Amino acid sequence: MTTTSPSELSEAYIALGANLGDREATLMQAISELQKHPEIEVLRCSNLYETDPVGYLDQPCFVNMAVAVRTSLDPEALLAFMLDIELRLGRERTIRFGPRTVDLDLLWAGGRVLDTPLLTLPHPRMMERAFVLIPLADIVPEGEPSGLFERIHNALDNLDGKEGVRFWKTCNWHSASALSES
Ligand code: PH2
Ligand code: MG
Ligand code: MG
Repeated sequence: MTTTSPSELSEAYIALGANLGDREATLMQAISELQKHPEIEVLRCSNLYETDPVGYLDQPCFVNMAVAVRTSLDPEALLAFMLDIELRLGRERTIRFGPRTVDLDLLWAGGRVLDTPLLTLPHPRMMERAFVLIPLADIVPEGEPSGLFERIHNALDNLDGKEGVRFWKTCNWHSASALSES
């Protein structure tokens, strides 16, 4: 039985990136797939940014963004669903840090700290990457209880590579339910 009390719901942050095919369309599909899951609600979407590749340089520019979700899934189950979305949207894993139709990375899950072979939370490299932090700063509210807002803004103050992240467009994704409510 899966009944859920509000206290079991937690807010999680997911970074998305794409640098092959129709990058924007694939990112919007990934968000729709998240929203379709009965235990995931997409709360907020960042702007879209075009970003210079980091790590492995000989590849096209990425479009990066971030979303906030509310979910009753535990982080491992959320991650498994994210990997399933990557596969369904045509992700092939060849070169580490290399080109991809879509990449979904779990950054933060209700402030939980985890270190298992499958999942480390918070994401170990999130505070070092402008292509993660700049989108994330769009959607993490001031006063977020675990201090994430302050950590993001402190990290951004001292971060190199911000010039490699350029505002591209606002996000046009709206859930069907949000549209029918308005
Ligand atoms: N993802 C990587 C490696 N390099 N560079 C940019 N600009 N954006 C990404 O999402 C990205 C990257 C590995 O996941
Ligand atoms: Mg990644
Ligand atoms: Mg990934």
